[in-house]
Amino acid sequence: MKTLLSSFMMVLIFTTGFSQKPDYKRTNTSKQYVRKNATSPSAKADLDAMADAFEIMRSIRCDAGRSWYYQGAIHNIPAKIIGANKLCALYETEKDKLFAWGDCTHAVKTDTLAKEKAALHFLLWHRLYTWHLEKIVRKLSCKEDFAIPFWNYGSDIVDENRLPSQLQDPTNALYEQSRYSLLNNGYPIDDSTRMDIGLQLNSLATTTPFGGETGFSQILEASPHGLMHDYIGADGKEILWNEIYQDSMSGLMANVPSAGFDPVFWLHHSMVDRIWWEWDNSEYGSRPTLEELKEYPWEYNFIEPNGDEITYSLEEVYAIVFDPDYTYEDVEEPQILAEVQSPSMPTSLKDAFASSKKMKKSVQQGGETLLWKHGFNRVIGNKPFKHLVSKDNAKKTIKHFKKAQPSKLVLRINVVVYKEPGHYFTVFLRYKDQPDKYLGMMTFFGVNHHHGVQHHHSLGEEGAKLSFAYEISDDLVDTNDEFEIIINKRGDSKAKVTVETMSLSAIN
Ligand SMILES: [Cu+2]
Repeated sequence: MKTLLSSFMMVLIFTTGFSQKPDYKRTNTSKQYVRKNATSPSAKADLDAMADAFEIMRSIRCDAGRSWYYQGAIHNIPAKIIGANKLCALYETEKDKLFAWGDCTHAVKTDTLAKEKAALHFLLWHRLYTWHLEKIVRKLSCKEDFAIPFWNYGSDIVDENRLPSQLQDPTNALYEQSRYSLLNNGYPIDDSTRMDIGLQLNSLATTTPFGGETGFSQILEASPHGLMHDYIGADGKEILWNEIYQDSMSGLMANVPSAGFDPVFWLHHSMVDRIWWEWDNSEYGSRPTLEELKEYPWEYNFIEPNGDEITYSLEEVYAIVFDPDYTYEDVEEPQILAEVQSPSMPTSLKDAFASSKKMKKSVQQGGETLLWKHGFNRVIGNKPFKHLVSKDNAKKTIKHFKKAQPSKLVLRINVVVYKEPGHYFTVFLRYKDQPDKYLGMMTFFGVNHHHGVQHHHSLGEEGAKLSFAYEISDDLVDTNDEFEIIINKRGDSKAKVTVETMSLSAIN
């Protein structure tokens, strides 16, 4: 307790000089547009306008920047189309790409630096991408106050977990047949997935800092972002006709190269953007600096509402992204799920700890000490996968937890997959006789893509090795007692997920 108290004092001293947010925060306060909750009556006019615009966009030639095909291809496009491309004759393979096609941040290879670099731009790039589509729709629909509604999935109001009616109607330009039939038939997201998303949103709200493997951006990208891509695209659940690939496989949204072609993409990414927007405006929010973006540059190419091409410098990106011309409609706050707080860490201390983390760089490259590591080579079955952390390792963990300079304790679960799984996993930490603490999820959207694999092929004999990281500093209790790590399989698909190792590191 003494050490905790002294670190609390240090944190206090450290933070007082920085109690104001840096002044790059909002300079221009003109918020002209309001993005509305897609399933509320207030969004109806915007969804109708969007349908009008998509009607036009679907009729425009694929080499015209404002067409539905062109806009979808900006996100990504299959490396090769099977047979003659019925939707866009000029595109057969990657060499036929037009300006800005295939620019999304999911399109990276496996090396860590490239991943880190793309991850830093994930939210920024998608904000500009949706913002440009929004302006195009505004122009084509002639609805001057149009803004892209957000789909508020994970809400504890069950009806908000249904697709908006326009998207379920086969005669509407926002319809796409290649989606999970449950959603297209008007049912809400199933209860267990909906509640898992709720847990994830709750935990994301206090995740810090912006970047890094346990930071807000990558955690949000995994879920609900990646989870919802797979869920909407019925990955592992149904075989659908994917008209972008021209093949039977999972739906448009479940594959990075076809995701941008499903109109629900925009409502989904409006939601992802809103989750970020709320976090950015909260006390936990932080931003990458312009210098960091420049260290890890990315291309920003889009289409203007009049059809012109536009390329942004990173300075321009920064100015637009952190002062958007829209805001989000208020929705009822979801009920915060009660979480047991560690008895040794009072709320005020927890907050102080959080704000000390906030000051750190958004991409962390601190020193790392491995505290323990355990090998398994075990497939996660239908029963929960449990690992009891030994007394010795629990002691090592808590010793670091109590250090005067709190280091970040990161649990890593290293898995191997031979085929992209369509299901996901939830991860919990459990002390005997205490409620489980939610650590996060393992999701797999984009694994094939990141590994340069075409959809029907396996990931080779080696498989794809993936690492999932969870910061557990806030979930530990001041005790030498053993604790368990529990992984629950959610949903099913043919792909097996094998846990190779689990480890805990202290990162300074
Ligand atoms: Cu996405």
